[in-house]
Amino acid sequence: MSRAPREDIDEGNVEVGHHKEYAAGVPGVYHALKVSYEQMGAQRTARTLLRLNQKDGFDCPGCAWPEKDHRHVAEFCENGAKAVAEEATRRVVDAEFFAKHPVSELDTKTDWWLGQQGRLVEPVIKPAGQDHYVPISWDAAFDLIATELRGLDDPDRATFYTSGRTSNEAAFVYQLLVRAHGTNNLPDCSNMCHESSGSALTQAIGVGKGSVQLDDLEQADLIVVMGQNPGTNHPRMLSTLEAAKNNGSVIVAVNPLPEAGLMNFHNPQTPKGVVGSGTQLTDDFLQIRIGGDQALLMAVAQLLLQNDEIIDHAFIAEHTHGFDEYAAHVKGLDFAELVGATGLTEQQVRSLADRFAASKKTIICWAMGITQHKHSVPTIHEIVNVLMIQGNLGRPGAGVCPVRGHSNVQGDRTMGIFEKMPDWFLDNLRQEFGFDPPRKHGFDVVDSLRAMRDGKIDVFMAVGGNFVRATPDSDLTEAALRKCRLTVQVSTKLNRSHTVCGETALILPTLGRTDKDVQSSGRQKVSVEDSMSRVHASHGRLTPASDLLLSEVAIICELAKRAVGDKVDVPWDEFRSDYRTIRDRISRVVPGFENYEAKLADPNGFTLPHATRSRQFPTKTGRANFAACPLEYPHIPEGRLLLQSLRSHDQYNTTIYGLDDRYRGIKNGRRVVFVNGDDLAELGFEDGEFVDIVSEWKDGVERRAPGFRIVRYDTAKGCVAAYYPETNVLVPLDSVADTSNTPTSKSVIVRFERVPVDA
Ligand SMILES: Nc1nc2c(c(=O)[nH]1)N[C@H]1C(S)=C(S)[C@@H](COP(=O)(O)OP(=O)(O)OC[C@H]3O[C@@H](n4cnc5c(=O)[nH]c(N)nc54)[C@H](O)[C@@H]3O)O[C@H]1N2
Ligand SMILES: Nc1nc2c(c(=O)[nH]1)N[C@H]1C(S)=C(S)[C@@H](COP(=O)(O)OP(=O)(O)OC[C@H]3O[C@@H](n4cnc5c(=O)[nH]c(N)nc54)[C@H](O)[C@@H]3O)O[C@H]1N2
Ligand SMILES: [Mo]
Repeated sequence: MSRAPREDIDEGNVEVGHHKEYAAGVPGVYHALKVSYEQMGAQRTARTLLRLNQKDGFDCPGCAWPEKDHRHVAEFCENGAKAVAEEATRRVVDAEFFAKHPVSELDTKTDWWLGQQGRLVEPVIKPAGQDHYVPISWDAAFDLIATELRGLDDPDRATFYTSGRTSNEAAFVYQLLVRAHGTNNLPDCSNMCHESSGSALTQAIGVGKGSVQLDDLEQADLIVVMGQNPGTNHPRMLSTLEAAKNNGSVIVAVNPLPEAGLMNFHNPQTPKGVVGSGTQLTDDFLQIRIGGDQALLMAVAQLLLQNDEIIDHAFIAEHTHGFDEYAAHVKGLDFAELVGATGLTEQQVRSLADRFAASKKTIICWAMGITQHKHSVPTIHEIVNVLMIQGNLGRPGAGVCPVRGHSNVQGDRTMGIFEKMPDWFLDNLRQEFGFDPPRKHGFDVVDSLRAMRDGKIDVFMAVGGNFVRATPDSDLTEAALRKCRLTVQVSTKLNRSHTVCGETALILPTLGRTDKDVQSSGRQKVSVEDSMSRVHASHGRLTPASDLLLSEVAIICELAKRAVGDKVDVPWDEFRSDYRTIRDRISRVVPGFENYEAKLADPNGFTLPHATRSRQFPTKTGRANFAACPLEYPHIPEGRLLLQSLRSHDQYNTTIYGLDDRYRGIKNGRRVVFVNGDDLAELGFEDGEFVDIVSEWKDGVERRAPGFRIVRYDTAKGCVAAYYPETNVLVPLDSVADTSNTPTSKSVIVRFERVPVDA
């Protein structure tokens, strides 16, 4: 049973109000400035927020939504400001802090408390058998890791995690270090995020990324937003949707929840948003059942295929493969079953098909509501299938738009952070650096955890992130991490992965995106790639929280010198002192980065080529592939519910900013579960009751998240929602998406158990 610490949050105090029907507006600006003042003070707030996403400023560490060329002076959103305030905080976690708090005590604190303690400011070690982190010199820390890595029987006994804030430069040197060490064990947050999108898109269109640009969205006839909550997680997307709306786009939201941002948007950058009624963004809201999206898209496809006039036969004949087989498959599906699986009415499904039929330019956007299910990969194939029926790929105003999470998660993958990078990339590395990178595929996140659990991993290293809280099956994950001989965390802030650690544990504090980065050749910039394949520079401006902080690039290069310096001929010192020398190598290894340095000088950056935009499809067939996938949807046993774990408005993944979820009407608490009123009546529970959530999986192991307050809420029938990471304990490690191996964080079968009143 999870011993999730909660002593500093009294869930008895949780307040439940009405959920909001619009996002942002003046309250958003107010909340943004309030958190910033608290963490940074007035001067640092002004200096920081004015530089956010500006041409000579730094890239917002919040999300991967692109910037427009013509930016507003304050191109930030409430949640971007919170992300910056978290990083630019003046509070610090120093040696004194660790002397005062043993690891065993820190482990009883909430994620919220840990994150609130401030920036990590010096390298520390928790020696084997000890309960305190104590200071260690950088040299001693690097020597220790290098000695461990060199002493391994097999290089595959180490695994190297990356979270998506790492810059292109740091990611490139990191994968080089890991491959020079001799393994492809490069799990990353993407394995839990858009891996399903990458898997399906690579097979379908030959490129694992979205094909649209901001301009496309602004000229689309129809935008379907599926499984995404942009009001909280990609607030700047709302400005784009508003612009599209003003140009006449129809917007359809497909979601089990009526998320505030999808309904109405009060844009704080416009007078109408500040004093008026805002913009009604969504034309149709389809309250789908969790996991019903593939069925919905198949039903739409079936209806579209009945109308020969709207099928783009020329596109299909010239550019695609497998249409006849696909069409026959979809026509053979039982329409009533498809509608039934969505939980929508037949009328709603037919009117969505009519929206498609009437549109000449359609874009489908999606995020975690689509990617974290067992059948996510076939669902994303169906997104592509439906678009292709009408030729909606590779023409203006149309295409696929997976909306990425972390601000450089897409760039990290481009730089080679992937456990199964294709051979051409490894060939390029060999050509450039004269060593043979390993070819055997490495471990992703889930496979790394299985290997740790089975005692097959001695060293775990992470550049960024919070591995132990982001991953599923928390009890198993914690035990797995504790089995490692050494864990190394390169981090900016304290988190659970520092308290749940290996026998020996190191915390290596690093500069964040907002910090000034000066190396021996002078001030450095880094670069990142947004959700739409645009690469641009980011310049940190703030004085770092401590003189002892090293940049991620510096940490990786210093470690590499000691761990693999004699194995490969790589100029680690030169890389560290001048990041231009790294970009020079990237320009020769990664296609699309030719003349990297020169192109980066353009303040708007440059856009990587995307074959789909010119209707090239570098797949195995040389064409865009229709995929005839079997229909799948969740089957929920009697008396059980389907749980999705999602983000509140006051968190960034595992970093908890506060205890409110303003748009959903929650104040002062996070252990809440949102349930449909009819389900409550049927199951005999009431709003306000406290229950344990217990998940059910075929391995028979009991996974329990204790003490959640039931909130009656407008969610699709049979579908409940609660926050991540509190509910990660309920997601079985082996419950993963087919092909992509992504944990099924959005579909877990659960039951409620009433908490006895005297408990
Ligand atoms: N402020 C803030 N910004 C963030 C983050 C953050 O934590 N905080 N995280 C970043 C990261 S890494 C990511 S990946 C993104 C995440 O961005 P989102 O994907 O928007 O994040 P979630 O909160 O997981 O929301 C999932 C949405 O999908 C819906 N959903 C769940 N199941 C289904 C389903 O079966 N079908 C459909 N159609 N919808 C479903 C949920 O109701 C919810 O609206 O945001 C990024 N930006
Ligand atoms: N149940 C459930 N689980 C999920 C999800 C879900 O929806 N439901 N979502 C999944 C998704 S989409 C993702 S992306 C993962 C997120 O997984 P992660 O990326 O591993 O988690 P984060 O919470 O984003 O990591 C936060 C930590 O990163 C460190 N950090 C922040 N900035 C920097 C930096 O610039 N450099 C370095 N070195 N460190 C930094 C700080 O120490 C901070 O504590 O979680 C996944 N897990
Ligand atoms: Mo993500």
